[in-house]
Amino acid sequence: MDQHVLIVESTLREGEQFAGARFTPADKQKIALALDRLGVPYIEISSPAASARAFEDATMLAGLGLRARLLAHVRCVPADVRRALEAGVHGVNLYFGLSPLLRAHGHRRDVDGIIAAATECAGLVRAAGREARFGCEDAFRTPEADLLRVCAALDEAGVDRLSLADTVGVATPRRVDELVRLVRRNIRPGTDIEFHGHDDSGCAVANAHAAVEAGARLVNTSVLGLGERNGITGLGAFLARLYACDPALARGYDLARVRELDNMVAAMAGVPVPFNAVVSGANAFSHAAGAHTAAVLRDPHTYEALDPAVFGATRTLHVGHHLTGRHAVAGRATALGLDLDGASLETATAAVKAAAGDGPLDDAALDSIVRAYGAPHPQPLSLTAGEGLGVRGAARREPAPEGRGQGPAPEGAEQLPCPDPSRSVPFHALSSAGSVS
Ligand code: HCA
Ligand code: CU
Repeated sequence: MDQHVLIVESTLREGEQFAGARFTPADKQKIALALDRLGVPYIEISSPAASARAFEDATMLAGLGLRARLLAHVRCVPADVRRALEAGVHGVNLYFGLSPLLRAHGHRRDVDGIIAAATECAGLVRAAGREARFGCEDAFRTPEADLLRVCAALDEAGVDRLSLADTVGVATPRRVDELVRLVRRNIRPGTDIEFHGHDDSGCAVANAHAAVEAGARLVNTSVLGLGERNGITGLGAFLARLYACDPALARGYDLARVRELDNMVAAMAGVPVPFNAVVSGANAFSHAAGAHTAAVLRDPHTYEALDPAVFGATRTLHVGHHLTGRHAVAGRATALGLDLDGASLETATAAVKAAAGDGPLDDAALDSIVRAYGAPHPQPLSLTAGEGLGVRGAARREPAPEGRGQGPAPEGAEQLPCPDPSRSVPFHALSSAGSVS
């Protein structure tokens, strides 16, 4: 697999556990196909043993001929494992609650009982020639000695990877770093580490990133982070995190598909895309303040870590705003084929600020002010309906050429995604600043 970080996309498992989500078989098919197109190497689905419907859905998904490998999330119960194998999945993600709390109030097995059940089930998966993973549920509230004992035993049993789950979202990046490194030192070099993190205290993306920096090769995500409570590491947010470190770290993923996927799954789950969603939030690529728009018109790197074109988005400059500036108003005039000289630019800017005092102006109101002060541009630009004018004062740019920012990883980037956070963010898609189409 080509990807630097292998995403185990769990919208069809963890996301199904989002209160209120009820994906139909048709929804599941669309989600799986869209994830496959985006390039995720693994798709995790709910246990085929959960119900007749779950089994049918699993066989349907297994029959789609996806590039992605299908993994069923299954309890350490032999009958459940057999049912998953029967459904035709490529692998089985076994799991068990390890923390004293889950041992006492959940399944009520001790560590030896957990190891025995998990080892038996891992053996069944391996005997069937499928990929076997063991997931340590609530790993971050488990005594290290217990965690290491279970990991060592399952490593010995031959699982392909071990997963550490921050089940209630209490971990910090520093603790994730410590625990991943600790487990890494205590298992065989060929056994991969996976991370699954909840967002209860807002660290899910940062924790996933810390896990990768510490040597985890796989990360669980779901679209928009949908999952139990407020969910897990979001797919788009995690990809943006990798990209912001270095576009090469997001290689193999079609970042331009994130927004479409977020919108589709939000509609299926019956929730809006949050205003502050990374990549897909309504204003994720908008600039309002005059100082920001002026600088962005000169060089977008000034106020953008993510290149909108790479994420299939358009940069928007909110010109009709009370904090607008001369450069933004001038840019808008140019888009309308008008010239504003020094004095009329000052007056027009003051007029826009005054008119926007009670709230942002719509396009028509903004443009009528700009037109009132502008003279025709010597070389009028052609504007078609919906382009430039359709977006509120938007300065638009050409999309980046296909595949930009997804070249091979630079040497030495394999283990430490963000070696120097102070270096300039390497996005290359935008060259000339200030052009308005
Ligand atoms: C669950 C809990 C889980 C499991 C994670 C995993 C968690 O819903 O079964 O198996 O990797 O957060 O611990 O999602
Ligand atoms: Cu979870």
